[in-house]
Amino acid sequence: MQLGILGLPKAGKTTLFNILTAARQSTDKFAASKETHVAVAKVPDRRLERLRDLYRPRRYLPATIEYVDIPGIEKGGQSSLDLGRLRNVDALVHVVRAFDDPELVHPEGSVDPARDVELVDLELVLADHGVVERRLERLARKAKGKLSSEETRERQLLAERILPALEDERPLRTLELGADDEKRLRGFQLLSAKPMLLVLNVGEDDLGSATCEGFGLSEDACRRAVIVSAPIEDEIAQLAPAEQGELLAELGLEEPSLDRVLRASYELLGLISFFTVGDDEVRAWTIRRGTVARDAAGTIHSDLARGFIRAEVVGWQELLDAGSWSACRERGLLRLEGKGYEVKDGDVINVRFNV
Ligand SMILES: Nc1nc2c(ncn2[C@@H]2O[C@H](COP(=O)(O)OP(=O)(O)O)[C@@H](O)[C@H]2O)c(=O)[nH]1
Ligand SMILES: [Mg+2]
Repeated sequence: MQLGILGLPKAGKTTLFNILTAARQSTDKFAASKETHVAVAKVPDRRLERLRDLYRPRRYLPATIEYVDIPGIEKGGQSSLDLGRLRNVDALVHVVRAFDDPELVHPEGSVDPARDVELVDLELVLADHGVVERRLERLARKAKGKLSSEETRERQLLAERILPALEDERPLRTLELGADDEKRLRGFQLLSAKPMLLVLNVGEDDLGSATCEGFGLSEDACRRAVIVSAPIEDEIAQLAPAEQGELLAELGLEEPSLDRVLRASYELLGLISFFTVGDDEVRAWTIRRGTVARDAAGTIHSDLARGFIRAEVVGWQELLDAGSWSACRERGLLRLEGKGYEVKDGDVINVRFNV
């Protein structure tokens, strides 16, 4: 799973990317970067950390997601090449500048997060508009051909339907579509249709008080928002765990804001985790919400899906309370689930299989 980081120049995108993924890309205050970077981030999970402390395994493997960092967006369709790099990501992270810095001139001349959100959305819509127009031409030609299929016709209808929304400058993520059209739309790889996480990069002094509503920005199912201060996150990331706690308490924060960015990214993608435990390895596995036990087993190894017999399942909290897998078994806490069981976030699973 990949998320693309975008935004205007000098909003703090690369700074954020570096902290998320522990990368070390340069964040020069004045030079414009033309590079694209990709790196992996670990998704923090307190539940899994507690299971690690119980098992003390040789290997500890939290879930991961990938971030792509591209150069800043320019107004007026100048960024289509860079934006093209984001066509096949699963969701977008828009880093919005909400901090003052007299030394760092904002490309629009003033700090105004709601305006920047609109401006970047418009660039996505413009890029999509060109793509849909070209696709529609191709589909119309194909629909007339001898080998035309029902599916071609459905795609053509969908393209005809979304074009007016783009002409109205509306991001496609706001459209309500049926499940089949949702899937077709994903196949179109349009930028404004992707789920969006807004990261509002506020000044250090505003971290305690800033809210999305305060910036005139709302959240919904396709657009989440998190407030961060990139320099403070950077500072937290440099500290040892004990000192991190002190600084967080001083700032009145329960956890680093970066943890919230990572978790919100994960949730925005509709992803959940199930866990496997043992002395050897305590590990999170990533699945889409709604995945059934047999397919979940297949993410571990294809043999486990092929030879699937049953899954032994217990909630992570129950396992922690019981203290061990055998204690769960003795107390009758282990549930035996079949291949069609819908795996829940935080399930600890042992797959019984036979190949
Ligand atoms: N004052 C201040 N400077 C920041 C903040 N976030 C990033 N910067 C600085 O802004 C400059 C550009 O940051 P960078 O992450 O490269 O921005 P990008 O162009 O969006 O990738 C760097 O010098 C950062 O140190 C912030 O919250 N406050
Ligand atoms: Mg950058």
